[in-house]
Amino acid sequence: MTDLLDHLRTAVGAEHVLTDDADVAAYVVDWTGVHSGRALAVVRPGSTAEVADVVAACHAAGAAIVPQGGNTGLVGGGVPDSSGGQVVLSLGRMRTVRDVDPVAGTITVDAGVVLADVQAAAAGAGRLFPMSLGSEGSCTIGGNLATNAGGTAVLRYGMTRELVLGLEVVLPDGRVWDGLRALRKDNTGYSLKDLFIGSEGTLGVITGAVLRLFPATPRHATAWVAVPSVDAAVALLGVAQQHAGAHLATFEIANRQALDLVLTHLPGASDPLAGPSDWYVLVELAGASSEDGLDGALEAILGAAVEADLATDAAIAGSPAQRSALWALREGISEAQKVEGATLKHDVTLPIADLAAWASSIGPVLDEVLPGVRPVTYGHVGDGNLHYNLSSPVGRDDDLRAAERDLSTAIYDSVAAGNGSISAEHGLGRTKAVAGASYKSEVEVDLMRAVKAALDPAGLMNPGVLLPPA
Ligand code: FAD
Ligand code: 2HG
Ligand code: ZN
Repeated sequence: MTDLLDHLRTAVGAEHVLTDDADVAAYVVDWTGVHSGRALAVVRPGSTAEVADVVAACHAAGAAIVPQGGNTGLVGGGVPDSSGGQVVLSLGRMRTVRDVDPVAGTITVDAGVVLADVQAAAAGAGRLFPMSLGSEGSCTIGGNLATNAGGTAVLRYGMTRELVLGLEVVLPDGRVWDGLRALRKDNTGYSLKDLFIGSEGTLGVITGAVLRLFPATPRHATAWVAVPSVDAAVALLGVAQQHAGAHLATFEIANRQALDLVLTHLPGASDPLAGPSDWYVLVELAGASSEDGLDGALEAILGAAVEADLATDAAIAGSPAQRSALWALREGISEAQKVEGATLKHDVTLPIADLAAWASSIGPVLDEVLPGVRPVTYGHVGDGNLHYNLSSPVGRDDDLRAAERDLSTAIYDSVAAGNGSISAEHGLGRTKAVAGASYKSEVEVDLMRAVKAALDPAGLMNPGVLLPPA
């Protein structure tokens, strides 16, 4: 492996090949702290040509590669295993916005550009790049594409996949596929870009992308609404769609447990409502100008909701600062739950009509498995997607860890029985590779393995992630 390290140093510059423990430390443990490993080296190429050189050298040496962007993934897919033989390929130096075309509605970026910087570049051209995640200050476009990330704008604009026109990818043998086409229409065969989107680094290294831009929506009407149940939240979604139409941009849910953690752990957070409620919805309408009548539409939604007993109280943001404070209650949940202690994450989707019944039936099942376990339930209810994350019974992190398998199995079995998905938006990574395959048919797993074998016959791209070993 000395030869490989020498080659890598020549390819990208010795200062961009990290091997000292202190230098690699931040690259080998994930955001949750649950997954950590060891790396042969962390390599930080600065261009597509350098990525190609690195990948070709690893291919020749038989060294496995773990692509990494902002390392904010929640399923352990971006960190190496414990062997010490894998090379972490960080895209962190590839941060160039290559082109912005407001008329065509496209932006072309390096894979290492941070999501917030893509949003800012779009805004600078008077356009909107709608993808929005709590991690947007550090996650990268390459990571967003590789996980087909969701977030809070899916309701209106779709998943990451729907925002992509073209890709540039370094293939597992080091060849470069230039698919950076900015075409809305292109029916010339298999959609190769769709294979790489959501592939979690297992088919190649995404180095660049052409993304779609939309008209800017600088006007907002935002409310934090107390609702009695998930059922009421889903019914309120229908009311909001009826009144706001295409202006409905966000419809997020959180239970009281989630809010309590934010109020406890997030400095400056305060409850915008006078009394407690079991559930809350963050609803936001967005538009281009005052003529969109957002405030009137929001009032009509809330009025209809109260009349139909779908809401008991609401706080409407009266200023940008109040809007940010309401958003912080929602976006602060992951961090607050992490500070609270051991967490077991579940990122599930069900058909939206079945979501409420599922949410009320699963709690008692889990309480049988681990009495006192605390569901911190929140997420993108408008997409049928709940983060059904479990915190340990107070002060008993070891008990949660001991019951992990039984708790997750209970959740996944019930989701599968309800024709849902065990990973709505975070991917499978290392955490769920085995479970992901076990809830798919043999035919579907065979097809996935065939795709993997066709693109990565040597099995060197992020082994153990997304698909379990055969
Ligand atoms: P990484 O964590 O570095 O990598 C993730 C995966 O992608 C790994 O398998 C890695 O190998 C692969 N990968 C990374 N870059 C490349 C590349 N260039 N080419 C090929 N493969 C690559 N996710 C959501 O979907 N919705 C949310 O609302 C959301 N909110 C979050 C909030 C918080 C506070 C945090 C910490 C995370 C959140 N996430 C969310 C998860 C995470 O931010 C996303 O999965 C994000 O897309 C990962 O981007 P990244 O650059 O950090 O990727
Ligand atoms: C969110 O919606 C993210 O806030 C993170 O997807 C969820 O931390 C989580 O489990
Ligand atoms: Zn989410």
